[in-house]
Amino acid sequence: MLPWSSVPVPPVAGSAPPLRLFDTATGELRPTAPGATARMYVCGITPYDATHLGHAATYLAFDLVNRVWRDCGHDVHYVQNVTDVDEPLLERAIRDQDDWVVLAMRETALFREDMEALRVLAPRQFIGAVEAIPEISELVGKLLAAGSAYRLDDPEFPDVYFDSSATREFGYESGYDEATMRRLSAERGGDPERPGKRHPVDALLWRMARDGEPAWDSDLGRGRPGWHVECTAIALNRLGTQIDVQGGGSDLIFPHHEFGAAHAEALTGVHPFARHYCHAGMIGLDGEKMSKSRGNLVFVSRLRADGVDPMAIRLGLLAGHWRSDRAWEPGTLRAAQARLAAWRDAVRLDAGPEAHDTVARLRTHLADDLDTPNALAALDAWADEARGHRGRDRDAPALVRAAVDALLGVAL
Ligand code: 5CA
Ligand code: ZN
Repeated sequence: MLPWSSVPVPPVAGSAPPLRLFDTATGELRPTAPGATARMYVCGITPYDATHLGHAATYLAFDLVNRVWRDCGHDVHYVQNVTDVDEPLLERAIRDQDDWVVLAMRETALFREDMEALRVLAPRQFIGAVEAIPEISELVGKLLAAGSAYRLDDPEFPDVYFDSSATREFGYESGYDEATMRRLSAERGGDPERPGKRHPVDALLWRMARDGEPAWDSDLGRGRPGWHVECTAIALNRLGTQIDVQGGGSDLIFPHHEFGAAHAEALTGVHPFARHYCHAGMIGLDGEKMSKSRGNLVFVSRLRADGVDPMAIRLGLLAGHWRSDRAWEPGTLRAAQARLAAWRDAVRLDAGPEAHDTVARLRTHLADDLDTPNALAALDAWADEARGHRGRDRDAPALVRAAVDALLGVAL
């Protein structure tokens, strides 16, 4: 698929400290240590509805990772998928008597527009599950050949499952106990109750064709891929056997990223698949996680249509820490709009307080597990002083504008 487009990011004067991020697998805040090329895979949308502020917050968090790494001089190889065939999409299409392909195309196009408006840097590769079906089925074939997967003994639907005991380390990514895994597997697309599986949490790799469902021919028999292996194949085939960051929201910790890691490791023998597993907090509304199934959504496209400046949306979502579950409230947007106006006023002045120190603080806070609340506070302080006409540095406004643009992605 074509990714969206994004403008190049010019370098900003000064030097940047290395990025430290919290890793779910080890439970530690650790430095990222990419080579010349940093490799990041972020799970993309399932395009059956418009992009809401929860999705946007997650993509903004990883956009900052991208921006901070670039600021450190790395080339960033960023890959994102689109789950353009899966249960929720097919169910929505049936409910609305829509063609699932057209529904997915329409929502993916809207997502692209939203990401562009929010100034999220485009991934280098943006890959739909449908276009990746040959490589996914090939990977499932290899897992079967290696004994890491098995066919269910079901004469009607001999689907293929991953054997969760295929790697010794299974469970290391989430750290969850078996009861939690079982519960989350049932809640998030798994089928722990299905008879004949070696272990209840074992994840579907290949679903044999059912009447009325889309299916593709492959050596495994006509069918379609499971969800987790889609991301494994897309990531492995483009980024290689070990990546720097596997990203997504915290609802992907289990089963999605646990199985993604286990599939890759069973195949390659390289552990861990990702050096950092990074999970963004959930955005909520009225005390509940914002989710398509609950219907309590604020869409990015709705706010844009209402004339809200996407830069205010961006600042509103960055005002909280990326890993904390947090609410989007009317006050969140109002505060962001006021902040945006104040920063814009300040960078339009002819002069301001010397800003190298402010930019250094911005970099230090971002390098510290993307501490945007403190990064934004450092800029507030500079903008307040500038607006109080307490500075004579004629280069400062342009420097702040360039740093806010490159590092926070906010165009002033
Ligand atoms: N297609 C899969 C990933 S391969 C998927 O989870 N799609 S999604 O459309 O449901 O979610 C897209 C991304 O947004 C995921 O990283 C998910 O964790 C994140 N996300 C979903 N809801 C929220 C929320 N309320 N707050 C923050 N992030 C969210
Ligand atoms: Zn994924």
